[in-house]
Amino acid sequence: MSFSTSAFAADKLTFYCSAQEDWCQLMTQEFSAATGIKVNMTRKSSGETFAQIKAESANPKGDVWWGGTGDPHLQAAEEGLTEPYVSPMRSELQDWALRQASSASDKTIGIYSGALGYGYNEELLKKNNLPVPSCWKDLLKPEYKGHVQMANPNSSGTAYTTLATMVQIFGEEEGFEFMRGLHKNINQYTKSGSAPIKAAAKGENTIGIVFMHDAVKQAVSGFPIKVVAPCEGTGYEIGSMSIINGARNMESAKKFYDWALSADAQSLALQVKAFQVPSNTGSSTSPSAPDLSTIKLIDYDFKKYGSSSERKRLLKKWDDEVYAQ
Ligand code: S7P
Repeated sequence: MSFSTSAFAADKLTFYCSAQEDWCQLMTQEFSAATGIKVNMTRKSSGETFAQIKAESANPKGDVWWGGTGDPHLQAAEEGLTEPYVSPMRSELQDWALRQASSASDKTIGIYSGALGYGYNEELLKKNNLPVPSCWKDLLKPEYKGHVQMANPNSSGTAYTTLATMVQIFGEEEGFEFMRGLHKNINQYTKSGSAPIKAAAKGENTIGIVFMHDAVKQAVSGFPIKVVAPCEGTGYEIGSMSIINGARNMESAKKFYDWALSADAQSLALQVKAFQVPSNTGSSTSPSAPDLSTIKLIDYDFKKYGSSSERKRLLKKWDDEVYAQ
């Protein structure tokens, strides 16, 4: 009886995905093909997935959460929404991926890394006689009014990383002053983090604040997008994966987790032009990927900005002092 129950439970997986839709689909298909496990995948942004897991915590529906920025994964760990797991694949991972795990008592782990920046549509920039931006503070220039787009930090991990980065680069007071100044130039706060650069690629927006790899994806796809690593320096993400506390298909969740940490699974990223830095040291990489060693990265304080109290506080302050404007 107990054998047949666990064999049945190992046959399916409810997968919450916070990376790009095409990457989520590919991971779903390839994991199913490799294991025969039937996968039910839902794609939502990082902050939205966090909110869903929290809302479902009395009766969890998801098994594994893969992708999205690390801060909400850390918050989920702190709030007991995710489950500790030590994968046998750990010996193949970069140190930064393991540090993410140890800072959350093994309730999450790093799967990729990527730097924040922005991209612009060079044709629209020229058409509108706008100067070429190279720093964060350039984005405050009045001539960019209506030309800048970013996501809402409540739903988007990319946008929360932007907010936390400004606070860390400029200090809290000046960082919020920056966000209020930027607000004057914003044409729309999108739900998803990569939407602003997709809009720029289509010629519907000029400048999109996104992870640099998301801008590179549009550039290598043939759109007139230039990628900027801002002169003041920038923050970065450790994209993460967590098993949901109370997962109904725990065996499948662990199988997915181990597989997703393998070099083969991480190398799939290149098929969908996902140019993050993979956490498995044996994964394939692309020369098109942003080289993080040449970018001025801040010493992003993941512990502080991934803590439940700090994330809640900053998001409320952004709602009250920036969005409410
Ligand atoms: O896959 C690209 C990517 O930028 O998307 C993730 C992002 O957090 C999901 O979108 P949101 O900003 O809407 O949450 C990043 O982790 C990842 O690098």
